[in-house]
Amino acid sequence: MFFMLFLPNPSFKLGSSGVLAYICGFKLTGGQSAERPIISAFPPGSYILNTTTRREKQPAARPRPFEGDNIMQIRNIAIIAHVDHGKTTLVDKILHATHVFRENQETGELIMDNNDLERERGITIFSKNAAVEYKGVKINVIDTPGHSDFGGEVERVLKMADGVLLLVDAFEGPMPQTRFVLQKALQLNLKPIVVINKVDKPNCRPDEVHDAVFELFFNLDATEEQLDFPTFYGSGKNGWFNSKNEQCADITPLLDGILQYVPAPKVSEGPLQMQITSLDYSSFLGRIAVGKVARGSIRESQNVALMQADGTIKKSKIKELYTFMGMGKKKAAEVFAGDICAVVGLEDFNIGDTIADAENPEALPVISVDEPTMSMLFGINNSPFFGKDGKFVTSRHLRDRLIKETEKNLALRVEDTDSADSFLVYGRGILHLGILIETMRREGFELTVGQPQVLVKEINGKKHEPYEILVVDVPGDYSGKVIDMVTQRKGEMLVMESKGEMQHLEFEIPSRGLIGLRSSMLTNTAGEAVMAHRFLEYKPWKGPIPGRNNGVLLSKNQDKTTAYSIDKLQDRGTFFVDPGEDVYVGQIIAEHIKPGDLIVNATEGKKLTNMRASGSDDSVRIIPKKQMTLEECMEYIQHDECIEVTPKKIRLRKTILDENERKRRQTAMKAEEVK
Ligand SMILES: Nc1nc2c(ncn2[C@@H]2O[C@H](COP(=O)(O)OP(=O)(O)OP(=O)(O)O)[C@@H](O)[C@H]2O)c(=O)[nH]1
Ligand SMILES: [Mg+2]
Repeated sequence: MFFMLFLPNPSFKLGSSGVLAYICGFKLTGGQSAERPIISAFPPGSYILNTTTRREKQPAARPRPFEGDNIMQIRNIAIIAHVDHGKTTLVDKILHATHVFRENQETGELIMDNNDLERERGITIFSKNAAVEYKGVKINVIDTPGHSDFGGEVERVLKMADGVLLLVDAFEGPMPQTRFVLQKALQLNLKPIVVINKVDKPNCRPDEVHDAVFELFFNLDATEEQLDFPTFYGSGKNGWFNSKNEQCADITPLLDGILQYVPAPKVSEGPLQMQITSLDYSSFLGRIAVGKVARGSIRESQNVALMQADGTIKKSKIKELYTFMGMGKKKAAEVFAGDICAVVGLEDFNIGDTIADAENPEALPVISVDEPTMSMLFGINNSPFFGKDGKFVTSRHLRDRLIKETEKNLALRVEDTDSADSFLVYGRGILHLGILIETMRREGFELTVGQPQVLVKEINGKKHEPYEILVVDVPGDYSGKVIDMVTQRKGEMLVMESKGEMQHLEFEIPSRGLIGLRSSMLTNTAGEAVMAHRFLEYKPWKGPIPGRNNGVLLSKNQDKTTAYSIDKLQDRGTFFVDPGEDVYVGQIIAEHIKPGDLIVNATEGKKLTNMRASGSDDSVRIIPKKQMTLEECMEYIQHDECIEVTPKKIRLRKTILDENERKRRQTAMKAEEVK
């Protein structure tokens, strides 16, 4: 391992004088060569071996063309798939197979999902780099998120890869996000390797899935060469992949496949060019720029030009450089074209900027940033319980935090509104915005968020809204219910076919119709439905879509709820609060079993403390409250409702808490509609 860290590839030794000369020549053009001693004083490769050597002491030499021999020894691959098809599990296996960890080291599962929210949810939110050594070759591995809200991030990080492992679940087959990520990979002309994963699953159909993948390639206009993709079968969970569907001992056939099929990085000749494709943070080092060196080489202490999307060019200096190694990073003095690296010391950079040679700055094409599809109103917490839990509660705190987020969260946009206390935040979907809110709440923020709205566009003078393709796999018995539910929300069925014991349904549906669909779909199919959706295009407005059927029960008082009154009200609705919880006027405490809202007294009678006095307590008869996640709450609320989010609590409430005021507003709004 040690050998590899410092000498990423043995061929540095062989032909590296050319490499060195090239670098030095490159420096010459930078006008700093005078300080450097002659080249023969340094054995080839020493600049890598001794990372503490200052570059200024490096040898000078005549510029020589880059021989590119070291490039052969790197492979850059991204692992792409639909959500949950097993990307992170495969990365675990790659890390283990290449001995990144000690034999007896306890590592757990889904090692790359190291963020708290990722661990809790078991999903990948941020793409991450790792690197391993296999048969003397450095393989940079990029794990990507599978959820469609983060599709834009996948698209960006694909720019660092030369090949992709496209994972497809051997039972589910290609899903909407499989199509999206494959399309992006094919457009970038990356070499695809198809991995049919999870063949250990009962009822899986690897051969059918292989055919479906081929068809998908074909539909995406893959070239002859791309259609000729190699396929591996196996099970990430059981730790094997083979070129045929026969269990083998480990994942070496797949690792060999990566070396065989993924090309070495293509590099062009010329001075430094590196596009920043993702960001990393360190509490010690601050913001770190990550990208692939496309041309030339990048060195510690080098003066560079930072070329931004708007055409400005800033002078900057590289403080420190790191390459990826195992799960972490390794300091490097110099990184050559073809390798992926992390750069410390740049100020005010953005994703998409090009780090270029200071003397001959040439920018790489600008990376397009995905348009937001959804907006939500973020405001300060103005409930009666304001400031009880949080550290950051003012509009100033909120604004600064949101603006800071836009620096790294590219698909996010923040706009001021007429009110100084609220901001319009645009994002890529419920999960994208939900993750932001959840992160802020853990940092100690209190805020109020409103109902998510899809972004409507005016095209040729007509109102257009986003449409999505919705795919639902559900046991046959429930398919009628699903079709019913989706058509009510203005969805149109495109495909219906059997897939094993399941029905496979595809719809086209306005994005508005998807909000809140997941929870009712799960309730109506006994949790059996698997659904996924993907943005299709903007199409004309489809008219009103019915919202939530049921009304809510609102608290009449501000006090602690009692078991006594909740018990009396239980047959009116499903409660979101337990006995003994503090509630306020206008807070939503339950879902009404019927349409229409009801104001109820849930704080009457004998008060309970958190301690239960005896087994004969009233609370014994109380059904536990319905717990909703933040995203479920976001999908649940209607236009006149909002969510109070604090570090300790998530409460649903009416935006206007006072009943009379609410009624006045409603009448005024109706009058305006009539006009
Ligand atoms: N049966 C079976 N389950 C697997 C296999 N590989 C992964 N899983 C399971 O599938 C689930 C999702 O795995 P992940 O590796 O997190 O999937 P992912 O593609 O990284 O998911 P996202 O990052 O959220 O898109 C986990 O519960 C894994 O244990 C496999 O080969 N067979
Ligand atoms: Mg993952």
